[in-house]
Amino acid sequence: MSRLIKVAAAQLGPIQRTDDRKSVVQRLITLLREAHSQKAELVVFPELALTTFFPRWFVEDISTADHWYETQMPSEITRPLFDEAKKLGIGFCLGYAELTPQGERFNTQILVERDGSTIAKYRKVHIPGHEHHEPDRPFQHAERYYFKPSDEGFGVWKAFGGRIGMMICNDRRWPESYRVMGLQGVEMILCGYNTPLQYVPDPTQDPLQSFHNALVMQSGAYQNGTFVVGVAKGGVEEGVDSLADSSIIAPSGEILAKTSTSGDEVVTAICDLDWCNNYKNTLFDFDRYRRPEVYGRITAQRGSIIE
Ligand code: CDT
Repeated sequence: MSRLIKVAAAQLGPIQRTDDRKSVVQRLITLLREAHSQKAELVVFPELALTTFFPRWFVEDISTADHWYETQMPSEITRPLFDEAKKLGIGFCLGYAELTPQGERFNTQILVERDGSTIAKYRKVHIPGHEHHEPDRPFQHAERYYFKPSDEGFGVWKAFGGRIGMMICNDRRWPESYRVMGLQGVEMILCGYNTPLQYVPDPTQDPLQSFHNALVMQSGAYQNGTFVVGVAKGGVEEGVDSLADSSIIAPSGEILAKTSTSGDEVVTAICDLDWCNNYKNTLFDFDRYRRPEVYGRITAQRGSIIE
């Protein structure tokens, strides 16, 4: 038996500060059409796919940053993407900054089915970087100023003939993200990211960015018997070079497809969701082998306790 779905990782090159939303939506539509011409049924776009990665700048009055956020989805400007996807019968996953009617700010991703219906919204749980202005840095990573961490956790939704989960960028470095979805039987995790090649707090990590990206996603896929689709906004954006390396990873942990540029690029893979069972029903048969009774610390404490 097999449950096949062809998925596309639709990587974006840089979006500069002056690029307007309309031109970005046009780029997304071009990628969507390319994915459709390759017979993909689901296209995954990066984190904050509609704008430049604005947390690299600090503003004293956060309301002056409101223009980076979406207050509705779809909006007048993003509607053409939704219309084109529905017309082509292709689903997509899109990351954007969300400003709610209550004034809350989230780093958000939505999942849209092939019939145009929005079936899920995920808001980033692990928010990296810093809360305050750090003027000595060459650029800011003030995500903790611009986004509230979501308390909604990691859901898994029935869609595309399988069980689909979502996470965003820094979430992929945390094994708990994958495991919470693994415990809901996830078969494909969709993850957009923006990862600067320069990690200011510890430059020894700079040459390892590509390695760490692959390490965490391949491990998360294998240890939970799930596909992982990681999609970058890569290249030099406003002077900051970011990792590309978008990839589609199998439940075996093997990379099935990977981008070769740091610009707008589509790669696809045919994913048999039943492949997940080879791992879920054997080595990672959670119900048989896990020992939650000795994992209490994982939810009982946040940092390490050294006695
Ligand atoms: N966008 C995002 O979460 N980026 C982080 C950068 C490292 S923390 C400054 C990441 O985990 O890739």
